[in-house]
Amino acid sequence: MKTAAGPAITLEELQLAARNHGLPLEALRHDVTPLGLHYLLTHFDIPHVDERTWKLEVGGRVDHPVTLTLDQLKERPARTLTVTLECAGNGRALLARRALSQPWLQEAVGTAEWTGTPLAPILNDAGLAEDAVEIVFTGLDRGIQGEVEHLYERSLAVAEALRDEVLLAYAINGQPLPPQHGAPLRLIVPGWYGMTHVKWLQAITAVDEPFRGWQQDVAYHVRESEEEQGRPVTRILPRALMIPPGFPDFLARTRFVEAGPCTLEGRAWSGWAAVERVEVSSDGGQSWADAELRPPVGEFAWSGWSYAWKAEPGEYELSCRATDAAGHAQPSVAEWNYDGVCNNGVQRIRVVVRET
Ligand SMILES: Nc1nc2c(c(=O)[nH]1)N[C@H]1C(S)=C(S)[C@@H](COP(=O)(O)O)O[C@H]1N2
Ligand SMILES: [Mo]
Repeated sequence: MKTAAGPAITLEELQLAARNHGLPLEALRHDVTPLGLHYLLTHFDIPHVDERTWKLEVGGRVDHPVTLTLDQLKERPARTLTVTLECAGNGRALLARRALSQPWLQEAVGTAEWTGTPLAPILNDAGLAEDAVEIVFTGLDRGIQGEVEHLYERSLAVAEALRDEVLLAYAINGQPLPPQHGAPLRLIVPGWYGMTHVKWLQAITAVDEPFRGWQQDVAYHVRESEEEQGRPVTRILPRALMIPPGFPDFLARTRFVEAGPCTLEGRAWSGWAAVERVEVSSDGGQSWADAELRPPVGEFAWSGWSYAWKAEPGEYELSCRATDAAGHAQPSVAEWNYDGVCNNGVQRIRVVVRET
C-alpha cells in the first residue's frame, strides 16, 4: 500500500472520495438512516447484475452443494435486523501519516433495516464437512489492489458464520437492495466492520484451511508496517458522533450557535457490547460530563444520546466519547497504524457561540 507524503489529499484519494460517500452528520437524527444517506464503500466497480439469471453457488467442503436463485432465497424464512454498519477505514484521513485509500473523516457509518434469510440453515442444509474451518464469501466485483488481481472475497470462521444474526440480505429499509449496496444479495454480519459484509455475492464456499485472499490476509490488519502481518480487524470499536449544532460556515464547516440552552445530540455504537456511557466535552477534552443515553434502536444498532449544554458566548471545541459494556473506551487520539483502520479517536467540532 502507498502512503501519502503530506497532509494534502491527493487526486487519487479525491477520485475515491467522489465515488464513496459518507453519512452527512445531520442524518444522525434518524434512528434508521434514509436510503441514499447511508455511507457507501466500493473498492472496484459496482457490478451490473441481471437478477433473473443471477445464482448463488453454495459449495466446497459440504455434502450437498446447492445453487440458489433469488426467488428460492426469498421463499426461505425472512428476518429483518436493524444494524449499524461502519467502515474500518473511518477516521483514516485524520491520521498524521495515512495509507492512500478512501480518505474518510468520521462519517463512514449508517444504520439500516436489512431483510434477508439467515445463513446458518443454508449451511446446515448443505451439510458442512467435518474439516470445514472457514466459509468464504465471494463477490462479483474484480479489481487490482496491492498489485494483486482478485475478486472481492472475505472469509469467516465457521462458528462466526453460523451465528443466528448472520443474514443473506436482499432488501434494505423495506426496498429491494439498490446496486450500490450489493444487489441482488449481500452478507450482513452484525457487529463487524463493513469489509466483512460482502456485497454482490456469487458464491459461498466452505474451505478446510484458512482463506488467504488479499482482502482477508493482507488488507484489514492493525499493523505498523507493510512487512508485518498484524492483527486482523474484526468487530466495531466504540464511537460516539455528535450532530454538529447550529449552522455551518460553507467552507470551514465551523458551527455558529446562538447563546442560551442548546441540546447536543448524536449517536453511539460498538460491535462488541452495548454502549454504556457517552460523555461530552466543550473544552477540547479537558473535562467531560455524562450525556443521557437512550436504548439502542436495535440489538445490533446505535443508541441516541443528548446533553443539555448552556452555550455562553465564546469559541469552543465540542467532543463526545463512548464506552461499551465490554470495557472498550474511545481514546482521544487512537494509536496510529499503517492501514489507517480502527481509528476511533474522538470527534472535534469547532463552534462559535454568539450573543443573542
Ligand atoms: N463485493 C464487495 N463487497 C464489499 C465491498 C466491496 O468493495 N466489494 N466493500 C466492503 C466495505 S470495505 C464496506 S465498508 C462495506 C460498505 O457497504 P455499503 O457500501 O453498503 O455501505 O461493504 C463491504 N463489502
Ligand atoms: Mo470499508
